[in-house]
Amino acid sequence: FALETELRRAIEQDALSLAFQPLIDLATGAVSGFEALARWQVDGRDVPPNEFIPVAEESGLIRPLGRWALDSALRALADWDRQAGAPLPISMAVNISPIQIVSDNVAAAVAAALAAHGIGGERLVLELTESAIIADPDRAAQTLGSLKDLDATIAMDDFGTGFSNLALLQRLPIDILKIDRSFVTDMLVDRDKSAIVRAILSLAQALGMETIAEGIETLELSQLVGALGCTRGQGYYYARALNADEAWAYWRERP
Ligand code: G
Ligand code: G
Ligand code: NA
Ligand code: MN
Repeated sequence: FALETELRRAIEQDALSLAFQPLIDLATGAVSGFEALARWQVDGRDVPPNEFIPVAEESGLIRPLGRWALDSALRALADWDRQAGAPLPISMAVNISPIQIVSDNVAAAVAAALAAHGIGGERLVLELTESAIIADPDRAAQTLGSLKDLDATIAMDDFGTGFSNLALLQRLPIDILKIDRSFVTDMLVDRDKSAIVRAILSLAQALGMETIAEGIETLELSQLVGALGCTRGQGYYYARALNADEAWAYWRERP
């Protein structure tokens, strides 16, 4: 419970921060957007999201944390727009927990954050995992419909690691499949993983969805997934998750 108490205080005191990892358009090499990733330092030490996100989900703190992440990510985008003197042609991706899909009015929170920062919904990507949909498909369909009404883009995160329910995939308004990095990173040396990535890419193409390959760590890999028809890439080959100033500088050097 100590972590929960500290996390509650960190959210109240705005002591969390966001890091931004660029997403690259594989056809042009341009930055197509950033994924906002929550960061938390306690006594100078980074507590990884894989530790504090589950605590937030079990304690109910994921609702205020999720609203904080949406608000902070869109604030950063609005700041960059102001520095550029015009809206940047990029999107901001924010992670949404399954808990927010089934037990929070996430569409209302999204609408409020978009309005607060004057950002159009078409520049927001919401990343959710398959577990959100498996937990309550009807509720998920309703929530995703409300988010589409706000013009937001829906991305399925870590695709391939969950149940990959193809019927639900087809029924729900999902725009992008993010191929989990556990398949991508080793695909040059592992034929099975390579086959899985190719299968996901052809599935996405057949269903008219965009694709993002996670875990691109080398030039060779970025060229391979691009040649296979993947539309965007993300990974350490391009950049790790950057602080807001670094992300802005990255964009200016590589618009
Ligand atoms: O980059 P990394 O270690 O930061 O992220 C680890 C995991 O934590 C990823 O699965 C990522 O989706 C998740 N995560 C990071 N930030 C958030 C957030 O703001 N909300 C939710 N729900 N998950 C997040
Ligand atoms: O679950 P999600 O895909 O959102 O998790 C993102 C996590 O993956 C973050 O912890 C991020 O730091 C990490 N990550 C991003 N790019 C790479 C990469 O190229 N290689 C590896 N090993 N991890 C990455
Ligand atoms: Na994510
Ligand atoms: Mn992911």
